[in-house]
Amino acid sequence: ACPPLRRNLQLLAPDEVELAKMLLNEGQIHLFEHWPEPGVDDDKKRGFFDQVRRLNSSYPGGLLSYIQNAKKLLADSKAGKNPYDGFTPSVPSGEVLNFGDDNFVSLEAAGIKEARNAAFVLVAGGLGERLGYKGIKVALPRETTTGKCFLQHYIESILALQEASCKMVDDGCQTKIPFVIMTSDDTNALTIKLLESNSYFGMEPSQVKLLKQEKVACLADNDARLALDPSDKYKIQTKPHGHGDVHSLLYSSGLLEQWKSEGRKWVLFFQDTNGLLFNAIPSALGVSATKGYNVNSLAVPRKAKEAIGGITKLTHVDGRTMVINVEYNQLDPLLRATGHPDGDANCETGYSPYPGNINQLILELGPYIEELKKTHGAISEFVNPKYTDSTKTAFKSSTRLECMMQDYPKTLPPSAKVGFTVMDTWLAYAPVKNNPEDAAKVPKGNPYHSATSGEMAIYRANSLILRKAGAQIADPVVDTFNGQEVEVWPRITWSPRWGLNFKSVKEKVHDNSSVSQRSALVINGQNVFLEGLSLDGTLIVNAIDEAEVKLTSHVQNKGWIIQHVDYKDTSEKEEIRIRGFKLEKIEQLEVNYTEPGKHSLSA
Ligand code: UGB
Repeated sequence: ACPPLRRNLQLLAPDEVELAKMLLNEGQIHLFEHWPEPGVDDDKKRGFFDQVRRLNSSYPGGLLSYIQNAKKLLADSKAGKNPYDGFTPSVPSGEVLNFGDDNFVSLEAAGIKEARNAAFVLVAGGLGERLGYKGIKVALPRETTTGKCFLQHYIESILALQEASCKMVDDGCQTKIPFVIMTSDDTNALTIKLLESNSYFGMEPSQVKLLKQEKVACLADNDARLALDPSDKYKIQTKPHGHGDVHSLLYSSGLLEQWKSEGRKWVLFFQDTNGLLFNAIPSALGVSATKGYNVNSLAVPRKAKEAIGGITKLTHVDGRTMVINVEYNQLDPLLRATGHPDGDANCETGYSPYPGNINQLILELGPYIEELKKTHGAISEFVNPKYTDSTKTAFKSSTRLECMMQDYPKTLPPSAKVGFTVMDTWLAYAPVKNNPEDAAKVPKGNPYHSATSGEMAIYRANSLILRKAGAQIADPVVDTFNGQEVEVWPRITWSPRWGLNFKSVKEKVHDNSSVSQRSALVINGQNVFLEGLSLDGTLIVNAIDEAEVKLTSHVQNKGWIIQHVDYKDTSEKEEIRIRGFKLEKIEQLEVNYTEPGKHSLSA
């Protein structure tokens, strides 16, 4: 059927011949029509089939399934078929937590106790195209006062949980909480380099496992013809398949069974750049444990049109119901189609009535394994072609099938306990996703989700936590960086071992302590107490565990000044440009307590 391919058949192994036949049967003749006579580009032709083999083995059901699924989804998309046909949305009810109240504190305690039975999974295969940053996002500083990157913060937080959790039980617990990172070809090498060049940020290397997701073939048209790479005609163009791959990768890795045999109970999934996330983990895990949720999604109040999915109760005409994330681009059409002419709109609270999914999922391991035994981790897919016009006959650029990790509950039986936990945004959610130009265009009142807002949110959260613990923290000032108006609170940061949960912060903070707006305070050390500290400038405290340090005095110095940086200023590093400011370190007091015993920093 394809003479150029027939002439080259001797180059192929028998299984490759089978793959070639399958491709021809599925309408993929264009992949070979330009093949020259044998002897010309033979290595490239062999390389082409190496890639076809990889694409075939990394997709559940192989390339044949991929092409057939694509044909069906593309036809549905062309026909304008609504994936939510027959479903009516309504606002679900879930756990709403109030930071710092008795319920919150006891849930945090329950969650920390459970943490030793958990495993953490970070999905970090995305390149962050919206952010326009060239490196991997987990290497970005979470805040620039300490300069610690997201990955370091995540690892230190898991280690702090591990330590605190083991201390809460009296059985000599030595558990090492497993930490899996899903990478992709875009992020894998840089993630390994970041870990290795920083000694895994203090985690034992054996605790960390990287699982690399493979990309999937791009689709050139409605017939699901695979797209050739414009710069190499012996290569199929590929794009990421989405964070939903994490489930099939975990399943095929064998890790889930291993964790089960170790007595683990929970798997916590999280995303690459939410610097506040670990403020929410202890209490959310506490909710899962006390409510017995098989699936618990973390949510925050959502502004209409915000680029986070809405958690929605869907009721089918046949009576089925499920509580599931409806992605941000689908919520508006779904609402309009079901009798809500305003679509995705704020209600009288000033927020969308649908809680915002922050894609932090806590799954109960036992039921998760049982489900994956059935599905092998395959997640329902979708396709999102950008058509050239309303005839929907051609695409602006190639597309591909995608899947999302939060769609996992879609295949669960109605008996599954699926819940969600809503927390304050200031406490739990501050992703870094948008580049400065796009962030500046975000409608007023909606969050920027930029490097600027992501860093300022850390200071705000820490300031508010210290306030709640009794300290007097000055009000913020409002300033504009890269066209984004933000609140600038005192630059307060601490290591996760100092402030893992609200109770441990409260125990270390006395109400006679104060921090002025222009100050920066960095706390590294478990036993550092704010007892009468009055800070107006920059103070950095480093203390070993055996040192008990009381900060009791007035500390004043010129401190660190925030300087504006324009994102177009190429003389600055990219990670600085995208946040729109840098710290000019004029004067500071740095104190190091390296001897055991009681110490105090007094006037
Ligand atoms: N990711 C991968 O690991 N592999 C991939 O192929 C793609 C992504 P984005 P998105 O909480 O803010 C999600 O691009 O997909 C990783 C939810 O769907 O940052 O637009 C990537 O590295 C949405 O409901 O987000 O939106 C990153 O860690 C809402 O919850 C993560 O997946 C939103 O996040 C998310 O990728 C949010």
